[in-house]
Amino acid sequence: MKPAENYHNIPEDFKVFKSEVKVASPGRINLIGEHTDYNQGFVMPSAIDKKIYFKFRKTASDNLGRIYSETFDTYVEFDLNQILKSKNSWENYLLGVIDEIQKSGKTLKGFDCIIKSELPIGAGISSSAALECGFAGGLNSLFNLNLSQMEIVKLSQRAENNFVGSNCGIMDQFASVMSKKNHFIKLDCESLEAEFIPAEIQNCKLLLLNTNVSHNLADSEYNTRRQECENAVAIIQQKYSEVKSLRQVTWEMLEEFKEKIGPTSLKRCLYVLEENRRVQETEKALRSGDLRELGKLMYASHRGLQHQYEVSCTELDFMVDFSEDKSFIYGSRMMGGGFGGCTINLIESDKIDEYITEIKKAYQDKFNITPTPITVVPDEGTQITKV
Ligand code: GAF
Repeated sequence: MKPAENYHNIPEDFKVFKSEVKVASPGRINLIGEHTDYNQGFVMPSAIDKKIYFKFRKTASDNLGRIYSETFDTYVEFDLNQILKSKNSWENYLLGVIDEIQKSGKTLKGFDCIIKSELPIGAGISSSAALECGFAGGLNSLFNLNLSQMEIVKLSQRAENNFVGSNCGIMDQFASVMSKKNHFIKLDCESLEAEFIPAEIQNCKLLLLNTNVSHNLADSEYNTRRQECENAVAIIQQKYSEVKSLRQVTWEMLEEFKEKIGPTSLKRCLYVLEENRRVQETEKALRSGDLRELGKLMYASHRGLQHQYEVSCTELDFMVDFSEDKSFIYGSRMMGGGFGGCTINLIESDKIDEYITEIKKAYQDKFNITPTPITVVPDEGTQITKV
């Protein structure tokens, strides 16, 4: 058995590529509800107008998968009957999808695929879910596998959990596949019921500011946070057997078990319960057009992530602090797993250019790094076209 083999440069026979299926697979933002998905809580993400593009064609082979990444100018080929981990992390998201499709009893045959991405990596806008879901959706269409959208969401999440080894929740895959243009999704991660809330943000825009740092604590601390929450649940379950996750845990239960849970896990749990409440309040604020209230909830979410959940970092905190006394910025918070990546900012449209100049200078002076501004709009989930 041998792992996927890599070469640089596009293979000769990819230079003329007659696609049978094309896919546009979006990244996502999350307005509020961070680190709540794997605690079966509430989140409020949306797909964005920045995407990964795929082209697929079938080949005569029974078992050869071939993928060329235009973004990295890297080509990889592998035997569909021997899916092994690759040294290159981006390939594992794709190999994991193949593995999960095959485990679900579906048959794949030889194919070629070309991928081009406009999503920055490590920016917290979930290029990984876009990669998994777009690839799964494309293979589903190419080979008529009859997978539903929800099966694509779930198998993509499993690919990341089982093959890549990241214990992520379901938010990113759900948002990448299921989103509707100009809406946020209020997703209940326990029942998987979704409400689509119009993204009516009047004279404002959503501005992401990429810190361009990605501290390598992210993966290990993510899994640790998850464990800390699950430990608390396990303690509470000893008395309340109906409790399956933090979703069923009440403030009274936390009070009752606070000694046993210990101060660190307790802080994490308090954050999660508060963040779930903030998602509910954000829905009300959005529906009533109260953007000031919405902004306050975003700041409160950030402070919780900074002080209670402890997944922020100096660069993210600097950006949020810098925005806080500007009345034309309604809200700002770190977004995604944390330890780097982007902040999401709700900002008056006509102040964006001026603010970008200001924050770029201040951030550059402080960290000697240029941040990247990305203006986004809530957009459709995965788009698949049979050619
Ligand atoms: C990452 C994970 F992939 C999501 O599932 C979610 O937990 C998020 O971090 C934090 O809210 O994007």
